[in-house]
Amino acid sequence: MQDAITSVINSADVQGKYLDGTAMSKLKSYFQTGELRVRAATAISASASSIVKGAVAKALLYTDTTRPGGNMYTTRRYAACIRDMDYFLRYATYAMLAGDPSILDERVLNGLKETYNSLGVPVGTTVQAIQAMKEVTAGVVGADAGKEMGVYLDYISSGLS
Ligand SMILES: CCC1=C(C)/C(=C/C2=NC(=C\c3[nH]c(/C=C4\NC(=O)[C@H](C)[C@H]4CC)c(C)c3CCC(=O)O)/C(CCC(=O)O)=C2C)NC1=O
Repeated sequence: MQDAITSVINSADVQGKYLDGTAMSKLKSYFQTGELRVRAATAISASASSIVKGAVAKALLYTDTTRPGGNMYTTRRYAACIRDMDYFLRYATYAMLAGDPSILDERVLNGLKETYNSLGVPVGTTVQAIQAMKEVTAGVVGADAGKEMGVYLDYISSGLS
Protein backbone atom coordinates (compact mmCIF):
# COMPACT_ATOMS: atom_id res chain seq x y z
CA MET A 1 0.00 0.00 0.00
CA GLN A 2 1.15 3.51 -0.79
CA ASP A 3 0.04 6.92 0.42
CA ALA A 4 0.32 10.43 -0.95
CA ILE A 5 3.66 10.95 0.80
CA THR A 6 5.38 7.69 -0.14
CA SER A 7 4.19 7.94 -3.73
CA VAL A 8 5.72 11.43 -4.14
CA ILE A 9 8.95 10.43 -2.37
CA ASN A 10 9.31 7.15 -4.27
CA SER A 11 9.06 8.87 -7.61
CA ALA A 12 11.67 11.48 -6.60
CA ASP A 13 13.93 8.72 -5.26
CA VAL A 14 13.75 6.79 -8.53
CA GLN A 15 15.23 9.88 -10.22
CA GLY A 16 17.69 10.52 -7.39
CA LYS A 17 16.31 14.03 -6.95
CA TYR A 18 14.91 16.29 -4.26
CA LEU A 19 11.18 16.94 -4.54
CA ASP A 20 10.38 19.43 -7.30
CA GLY A 21 7.69 22.10 -7.28
CA THR A 22 4.93 19.80 -8.51
CA ALA A 23 5.78 17.18 -5.90
CA MET A 24 5.88 19.81 -3.15
CA SER A 25 2.51 21.22 -4.13
CA LYS A 26 1.01 17.71 -4.11
CA LEU A 27 2.31 17.22 -0.59
CA LYS A 28 1.14 20.66 0.47
CA SER A 29 -2.41 20.02 -0.65
CA TYR A 30 -2.38 16.62 1.06
CA PHE A 31 -1.24 18.17 4.36
CA GLN A 32 -3.73 21.02 4.01
CA THR A 33 -6.62 18.57 3.69
CA GLY A 34 -5.39 16.32 6.55
CA GLU A 35 -7.88 17.58 9.08
CA LEU A 36 -10.74 17.27 6.59
CA ARG A 37 -9.79 13.65 5.86
CA VAL A 38 -9.57 12.68 9.52
CA ARG A 39 -12.88 14.34 10.32
CA ALA A 40 -14.56 12.60 7.39
CA ALA A 41 -13.18 9.20 8.41
CA THR A 42 -14.49 9.73 11.95
CA ALA A 43 -17.96 10.65 10.70
CA ILE A 44 -18.05 7.70 8.29
CA SER A 45 -17.02 5.17 10.90
CA ALA A 46 -19.72 6.47 13.24
CA SER A 47 -22.41 6.12 10.53
CA ALA A 48 -21.11 3.29 8.36
CA SER A 49 -24.11 1.00 8.76
CA SER A 50 -26.60 3.77 8.09
CA ILE A 51 -24.63 4.91 5.03
CA VAL A 52 -24.72 1.37 3.64
CA LYS A 53 -28.41 1.03 4.49
CA GLY A 54 -29.18 4.35 2.80
CA ALA A 55 -27.34 3.35 -0.36
CA VAL A 56 -29.10 -0.03 -0.51
CA ALA A 57 -32.48 1.67 -0.03
CA LYS A 58 -31.68 4.15 -2.78
CA ALA A 59 -30.33 1.77 -5.40
CA LEU A 60 -31.40 -1.81 -4.68
CA LEU A 61 -34.51 -2.27 -2.53
CA TYR A 62 -37.72 -3.11 -4.41
CA THR A 63 -35.83 -3.69 -7.66
CA ASP A 64 -35.45 -6.91 -9.64
CA THR A 65 -32.17 -7.48 -7.80
CA THR A 66 -33.96 -8.18 -4.50
CA ARG A 67 -36.90 -10.09 -6.00
CA PRO A 68 -36.93 -13.87 -6.60
CA GLY A 69 -34.44 -14.60 -9.36
CA GLY A 70 -32.38 -11.51 -8.48
CA ASN A 71 -28.83 -11.87 -7.21
CA MET A 72 -29.67 -10.43 -3.75
CA TYR A 73 -32.62 -12.76 -3.26
CA THR A 74 -32.30 -15.01 -0.20
CA THR A 75 -30.99 -13.64 3.07
CA ARG A 76 -27.57 -15.19 2.50
CA ARG A 77 -27.03 -13.28 -0.72
CA TYR A 78 -28.64 -10.11 0.63
CA ALA A 79 -26.20 -10.24 3.55
CA ALA A 80 -23.26 -10.86 1.18
CA CYS A 81 -24.20 -7.74 -0.79
CA ILE A 82 -24.48 -5.58 2.36
CA ARG A 83 -21.10 -6.93 3.48
CA ASP A 84 -19.55 -6.05 0.10
CA MET A 85 -20.95 -2.51 0.33
CA ASP A 86 -19.41 -2.18 3.77
CA TYR A 87 -16.05 -3.38 2.37
CA PHE A 88 -16.25 -0.74 -0.37
CA LEU A 89 -17.00 2.01 2.14
CA ARG A 90 -14.31 0.96 4.61
CA TYR A 91 -11.57 0.55 2.00
CA ALA A 92 -12.54 3.80 0.25
CA THR A 93 -12.19 5.49 3.65
CA TYR A 94 -8.69 4.02 4.09
CA ALA A 95 -7.72 5.20 0.60
CA MET A 96 -9.15 8.66 1.28
CA LEU A 97 -7.06 8.89 4.48
CA ALA A 98 -3.96 7.74 2.59
CA GLY A 99 -4.69 10.05 -0.34
CA ASP A 100 -3.83 7.15 -2.64
CA PRO A 101 -5.90 4.38 -4.29
CA SER A 102 -3.31 1.58 -4.22
CA ILE A 103 -4.95 -0.19 -1.27
CA LEU A 104 -8.09 -0.56 -3.41
CA ASP A 105 -6.17 -2.36 -6.16
CA GLU A 106 -4.47 -4.65 -3.68
CA ARG A 107 -7.30 -5.55 -1.31
CA VAL A 108 -10.58 -4.92 -3.10
CA LEU A 109 -10.34 -4.94 -6.88
CA ASN A 110 -7.82 -7.73 -7.30
CA GLY A 111 -9.87 -10.54 -8.91
CA LEU A 112 -13.20 -9.05 -7.87
CA LYS A 113 -14.70 -8.63 -11.32
CA GLU A 114 -13.88 -12.25 -12.17
CA THR A 115 -15.40 -13.43 -8.87
CA TYR A 116 -18.56 -11.39 -9.53
CA ASN A 117 -18.85 -12.69 -13.08
CA SER A 118 -18.47 -16.28 -12.00
CA LEU A 119 -21.14 -15.90 -9.28
CA GLY A 120 -23.56 -13.92 -11.45
CA VAL A 121 -23.26 -10.81 -9.26
CA PRO A 122 -24.41 -7.98 -11.58
CA VAL A 123 -21.52 -5.55 -11.97
CA GLY A 124 -23.61 -2.70 -13.42
CA THR A 125 -26.04 -2.85 -10.49
CA THR A 126 -23.13 -2.94 -8.05
CA VAL A 127 -21.69 0.19 -9.66
CA GLN A 128 -25.11 1.91 -9.31
CA ALA A 129 -25.15 1.00 -5.63
CA ILE A 130 -21.63 2.40 -5.17
CA GLN A 131 -22.71 5.62 -6.89
CA ALA A 132 -25.70 5.84 -4.54
CA MET A 133 -23.32 5.33 -1.62
CA LYS A 134 -21.23 8.23 -2.90
CA GLU A 135 -24.26 10.53 -2.63
CA VAL A 136 -25.28 9.24 0.80
CA THR A 137 -21.70 9.62 2.07
CA ALA A 138 -21.50 13.22 0.83
CA GLY A 139 -24.73 13.89 2.74
CA VAL A 140 -23.05 12.69 5.93
CA VAL A 141 -19.58 14.26 5.59
CA GLY A 142 -20.40 17.40 3.59
CA ALA A 143 -19.54 18.44 0.05
CA ASP A 144 -15.74 18.85 0.30
CA ALA A 145 -15.02 15.58 2.08
CA GLY A 146 -17.75 13.96 -0.03
CA LYS A 147 -15.85 14.91 -3.16
CA GLU A 148 -12.69 13.36 -1.74
CA MET A 149 -14.52 10.11 -0.88
CA GLY A 150 -16.07 10.25 -4.35
CA VAL A 151 -12.62 9.93 -5.92
CA TYR A 152 -12.12 6.52 -4.29
CA LEU A 153 -15.67 5.23 -4.66
CA ASP A 154 -15.38 6.15 -8.35
CA TYR A 155 -12.06 4.32 -8.46
CA ILE A 156 -13.81 1.14 -7.28
CA SER A 157 -16.62 1.70 -9.79
CA SER A 158 -14.26 2.05 -12.72
CA GLY A 159 -12.15 -0.85 -11.55
CA LEU A 160 -15.26 -3.02 -11.72
CA SER A 161 -16.61 -1.71 -15.04
C1 LIG B 1 -12.38 -6.99 1.29
C2 LIG B 1 -12.39 -7.40 -0.12
C3 LIG B 1 -13.50 -8.37 -0.50
C4 LIG B 1 -14.53 -8.16 -1.39
C5 LIG B 1 -14.82 -6.90 -2.12
C6 LIG B 1 -15.29 -9.38 -1.47
C7 LIG B 1 -16.38 -9.58 -2.30
C8 LIG B 1 -17.09 -10.80 -2.55
N1 LIG B 1 -18.42 -10.83 -2.75
C9 LIG B 1 -18.85 -12.12 -2.93
C10 LIG B 1 -20.15 -12.56 -3.10
C11 LIG B 1 -21.35 -11.79 -3.28
N2 LIG B 1 -21.46 -10.46 -3.52
C12 LIG B 1 -22.78 -10.12 -3.68
C13 LIG B 1 -23.17 -8.75 -3.95
C14 LIG B 1 -24.22 -8.18 -4.67
N3 LIG B 1 -25.21 -8.85 -5.35
C15 LIG B 1 -26.07 -7.97 -5.92
O1 LIG B 1 -27.01 -8.28 -6.64
C16 LIG B 1 -25.76 -6.57 -5.55
C17 LIG B 1 -25.79 -5.65 -6.74
C18 LIG B 1 -24.39 -6.72 -4.90
C19 LIG B 1 -24.20 -5.83 -3.64
C20 LIG B 1 -24.03 -4.38 -4.01
C21 LIG B 1 -23.55 -11.28 -3.51
C22 LIG B 1 -25.06 -11.41 -3.56
C23 LIG B 1 -22.65 -12.36 -3.28
C24 LIG B 1 -22.98 -13.82 -3.07
C25 LIG B 1 -23.19 -14.50 -4.41
C26 LIG B 1 -23.44 -15.97 -4.29
O2 LIG B 1 -22.75 -16.64 -3.48
O3 LIG B 1 -24.33 -16.43 -4.97
C27 LIG B 1 -17.69 -12.95 -2.87
C28 LIG B 1 -17.71 -14.47 -3.03
C29 LIG B 1 -17.48 -15.18 -1.72
C30 LIG B 1 -18.53 -14.85 -0.70
O4 LIG B 1 -19.74 -15.07 -0.96
O5 LIG B 1 -18.16 -14.33 0.35
C31 LIG B 1 -16.59 -12.15 -2.67
C32 LIG B 1 -15.16 -12.59 -2.59
N4 LIG B 1 -14.71 -10.29 -0.62
C33 LIG B 1 -13.62 -9.72 -0.03
O6 LIG B 1 -12.88 -10.28 0.83
